[in-house]
Amino acid sequence: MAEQANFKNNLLEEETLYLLYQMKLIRRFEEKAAEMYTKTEIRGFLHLYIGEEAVAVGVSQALNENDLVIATYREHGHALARNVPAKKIMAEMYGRKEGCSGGRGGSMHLFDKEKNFYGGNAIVAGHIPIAVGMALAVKKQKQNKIVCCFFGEGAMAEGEFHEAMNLAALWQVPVLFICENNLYAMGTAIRYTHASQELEKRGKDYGIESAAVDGMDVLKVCEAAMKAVENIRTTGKPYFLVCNTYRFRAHSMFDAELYRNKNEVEEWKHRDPILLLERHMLENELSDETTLSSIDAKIEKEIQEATDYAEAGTWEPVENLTQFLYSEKSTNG
Ligand SMILES: Cc1ncc(C[n+]2csc(CCOP(=O)(O)OP(=O)(O)O)c2C)c(N)n1
Repeated sequence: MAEQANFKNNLLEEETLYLLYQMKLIRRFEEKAAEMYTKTEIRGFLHLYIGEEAVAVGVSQALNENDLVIATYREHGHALARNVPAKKIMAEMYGRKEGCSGGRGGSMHLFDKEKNFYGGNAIVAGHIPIAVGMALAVKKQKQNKIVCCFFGEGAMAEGEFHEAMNLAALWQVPVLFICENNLYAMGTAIRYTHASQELEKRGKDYGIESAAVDGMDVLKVCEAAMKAVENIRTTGKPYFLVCNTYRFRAHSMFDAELYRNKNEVEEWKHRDPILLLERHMLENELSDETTLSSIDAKIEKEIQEATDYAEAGTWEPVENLTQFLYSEKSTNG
């Protein structure tokens, strides 16, 4: 507890403001995406991260630019927290050529190699073994990097999670496994998918250092992630961190949410990660109302620019249809 207080007190105003800015950017970006989806500007699937922002933002603060990040289909927040430009993401959602995946991936397949962001993966748990493979490559090539892999608690009920954990522990590779436990896998509550709900124990069973943290409190997530990353960098071994969080919106835009009580959602909204951080900043005189609301104006402008960029974007010409389907000969022989 003392350490926790110390960590919070040591954060500068601008660091705390940056966390708030990132969480608010994710939230506004997604609200806009939902609006544009309703207007059919964005098509396909759309899974919103609203409510869970503290996880992507808190964990990303602990990573370096050259670390590798891989995520699920609920990944707009992770991409934004990795500084993939909002306009590139919005253009991707619109299916435009200017999007970060050339408009071919859409919401569920955001990629940006420059930012070391490897997706955007739609198959539940399918990317966890990929993360371990990437970490094995990092280890073999003696690169000073770690791989950070985000997934939901639903993915932990899949065989791939267990196989990947086992290999990561056997091979001692530098992976940070982050479970975003939002209590639901589509419409299935955690009590129906996990015999034991102390999820961090699952890592310990594989001999992996594991911990759980309040995923609604960005400062706590930051602190836990920093500890995890330091552990990986000094030992080269994997680490498993469970972030307990909640999604405020439906699983996807097609979900009538018949599996959960509206009161439950309202209860969790009292612990909205944005409100919690704002309250902390005001109570501790880290900032004032004027500064906090100036962030909103900056974000509004950024989101408008992203939407304009996406709307002005272009479609790929039909002649490019078969491009990237097969490997092509390099032009330099
Ligand atoms: C292998 C596989 N099975 C089923 C699905 C359909 N599906 C999409 S999301 C989802 C729930 C996953 O829940 P969780 O891992 O907890 O992540 P969350 O959506 O809560 O972030 C399922 C079953 C899928 N995409 N892939």
